[in-house]
Amino acid sequence: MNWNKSGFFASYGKFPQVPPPERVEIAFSGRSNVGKSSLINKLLNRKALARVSAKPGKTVTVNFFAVDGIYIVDLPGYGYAQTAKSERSRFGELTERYLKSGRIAFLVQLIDFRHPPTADDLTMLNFLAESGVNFLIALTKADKLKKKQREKRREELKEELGGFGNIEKIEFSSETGEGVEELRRIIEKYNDG
Ligand SMILES: Nc1nc2c(ncn2[C@@H]2O[C@H](COP(=O)(O)OP(=O)(O)OP(=O)(O)O)[C@@H](O)[C@H]2O)c(=O)[nH]1
Ligand SMILES: [Mg+2]
Repeated sequence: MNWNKSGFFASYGKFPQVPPPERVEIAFSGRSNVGKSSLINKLLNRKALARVSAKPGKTVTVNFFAVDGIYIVDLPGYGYAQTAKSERSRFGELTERYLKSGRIAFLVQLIDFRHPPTADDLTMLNFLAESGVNFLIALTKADKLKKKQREKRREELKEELGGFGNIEKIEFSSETGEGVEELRRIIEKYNDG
């Protein structure tokens, strides 16, 4: 699969705007500021295709990026309290309807490697486990942890995610590129176009 030719395809602010599926869709979800847009840029080898911000709540629409035969789908982050209530309910509904649409071939759930999963992360994981969507967890910002801290977090995660059985995990860093090749190999398996 050729990862080196990608482009913005479209943004949708409401679910009914999303056109019928056309290509395989790989979605990326996680709380605000966890690093979804940064991960997508790394994956697509682009500096600023998906917009990144130090301030949470940057991505507020469902954004489709085309690469080879697939769409990479950046979702709005959840769990950012400063977002206006009306906005939260708009993109809550958007994300929920998109997630339940049955059109996602594979989903990457991002969780900050440094911290325990939030209540919203666990809600999301429960939803994924029940819905039957294929997914894995990308543990983000791995560059911010030292070797010993990583080992500690790996052990703690076994407990924190104990109820979910054996979920595949990739340690990832948008800073160093750690995990990017591994993630590409997995996504490539879904590219049937
Ligand atoms: N050190 C480090 N910083 C990262 C990494 N990934 C993202 N960041 C930083 O974290 C902040 C948030 O990154 P985004 O990619 O915008 O996060 P997001 O999940 O798309 O956030 P929303 O669009 O608000 O949902 C930015 O300041 C990034 O530079 C990483 O792997 N390592
Ligand atoms: Mg974003």
